[in-house]
This record gives sequence, structure tokens and C-alpha cells, in this order.
Amino acid sequence: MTIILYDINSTLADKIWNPNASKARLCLNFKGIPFTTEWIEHPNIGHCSQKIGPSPTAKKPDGSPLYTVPFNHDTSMGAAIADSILIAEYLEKPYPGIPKIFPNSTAGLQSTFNDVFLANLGTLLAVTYHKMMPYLNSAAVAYMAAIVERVRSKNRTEDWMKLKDDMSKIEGWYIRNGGIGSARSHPGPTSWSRAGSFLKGMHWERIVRIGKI
Ligand SMILES: N[C@@H](CCC(=O)N[C@@H](CS)C(=O)NCC(=O)O)C(=O)O
Repeated sequence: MTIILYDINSTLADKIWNPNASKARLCLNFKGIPFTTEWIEHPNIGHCSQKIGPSPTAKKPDGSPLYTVPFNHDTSMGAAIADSILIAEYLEKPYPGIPKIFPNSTAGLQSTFNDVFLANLGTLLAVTYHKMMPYLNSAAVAYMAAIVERVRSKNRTEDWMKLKDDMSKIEGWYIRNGGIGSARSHPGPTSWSRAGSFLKGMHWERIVRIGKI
């Protein structure tokens, strides 16, 4: 297996900031599968995907296909897969014996958790984007600003309150689980925690605190 992981470039020293791509990276490292990373610019994701071959993962508001990172290219098999959860499932198949990303047939359950977890972070980008901008390459700034324009409401306080409610809900799931996530599960929350630590000194402390106010 020869894997190339496609991720978005940044101005950070190790370039890693994108939480969705970090999920795929964590899975590759967790299973000990060697891979290289191809850093691409945010506005070029569609162009690059059409060249390499992964399917779109969603639709844009105008109905046209939305291509996203992460996607991986297994050059030995000629397979290209987009979407962090589908990448995790792809990696599981040829190496069933080494640490499992989805133990005890939990792929469906974890996939559902991943969707619901992300759906509850809807306004995180809206309240943090302006602090993120310095870490984006110049090519990505205008592109990202247009995405943010689509997801934020006219009222910043409203976005904060929605985030507070959503994160309180997520906190509730963890409390019911004894205050922790599953010790062995797809690393969605872990990758967002990494994004969170990247936001440290910006809004992250407020986001963490907000569920306790
Ligand atoms: N469900 C997908 C979501 C991936 C996603 O939304 N990626 C964003 C970057 S974090 C992206 O590539 N967006 C491209 C765009 O909005 O044009 C996954 O888990 O991989």
C-alpha cells in the first residue's frame, strides 16, 4: 500500500491545521501505515480531486459537487477516496489484524457519531475564523472568507449562543459516558481537540469554558 494523503497547506511550521485531514492522519499513524502528505491550496481542492479521482463528498449551495480534503490516493491500488470516515474504513480492510479503528463492528455507529458531532460544531468556524486567517496561505484567505460568509449569521452573539448550546450538548454526551470518550474510537474528537489547541490563546479557552457558564 502506497498512500498519499492530500491536505490543505498553511503558514504553520508543520502545516497541520485542518481537523478533518488530521482524522485521516491519526488513523494512518494509529495503524502504522507509511504515507506521504501532498499539501495543496484550499481553492485547488476541486481541480486536484478531479485529476486524482476521489468523488465529491457533498454539494455546494448551487447544487454543484463539493470536493473536500482529506482524500487519499493509494497509488498501488489506483484507488482515491475522499471523506475522513471512508478513508478510515478503506484503511481498515487490508490490515484487519493491526489496531482496529472500528472495533466490534462499530463503523456504522462511529460514522453516525462523526456526523452528529460535526453538525453540532456548525458555528465554530463563524466565531473563530478571523483568528485563523493568519495561518492560511494568501490563496486561501478570500476563499475561506466566502465560506464563512455562508455559514455565519448576521449576529455574532447569536453564533456564540448557538455554539454554547451545541457544545453543552456534546459535553452532555461525554458526561453520560463517565466524562470520557471511548478509549478506542475514530479520532474525530481528538483531531478537533488538536484544532482546539491550535486555537489556544484565541477563543479556545472561552469555547471550553462556555459549556460551564
Ligand atoms: N465529511 C468530510 C468533510 C471534509 C471537509 O469539509 N473538508 C473541508 C476542509 S476542513 C474542505 O475540504 N472544504 C472544501 C471547500 O469548502 O471548498 C470529511 O470528514 O472528510
